[in-house]
Amino acid sequence: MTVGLSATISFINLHPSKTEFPVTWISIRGIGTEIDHNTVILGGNYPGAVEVQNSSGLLIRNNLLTQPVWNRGDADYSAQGNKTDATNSDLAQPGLPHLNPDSSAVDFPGTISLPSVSSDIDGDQRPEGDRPDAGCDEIGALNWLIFLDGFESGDIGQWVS
Ligand SMILES: [Ca+2]
Ligand SMILES: [Ca+2]
Repeated sequence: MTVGLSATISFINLHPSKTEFPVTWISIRGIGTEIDHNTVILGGNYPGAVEVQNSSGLLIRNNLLTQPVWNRGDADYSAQGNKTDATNSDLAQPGLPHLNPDSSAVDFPGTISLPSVSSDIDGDQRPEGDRPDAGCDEIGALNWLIFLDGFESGDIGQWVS
């Protein structure tokens, strides 16, 4: 995916069998482009979850990425709050954008306040908890309630009584 204007709140997750040149990643050539709160988890060793070139003033913030930002040449950018060692274990379920509640992306210590990104990929309010979560998902109060009461196990007794 090549994005000329912005890349905010998107989700890219490639199957681990995709070990060659990836079909989808974020590639930026721009001026002042904001790349915020994206989740890009690539399956192989491709070094550019987000790659930048021939750009200036890029802001790359609070993303959840398999690799650090890759400067392919002549790119001036500021990277803040990105978690750059992401794996599928950061997700509640591979292929879906939601965070594993045990992931360090939840309230990731490096994330910064971005009032312009006030909701997540679900439309949930951001931030929840101590600080913004890295990536496209913010774990909200409802997420925690679902996990804590065992809803995911199929026991819906207390929901239908
Ligand atoms: Ca949070
Ligand atoms: Ca959410």
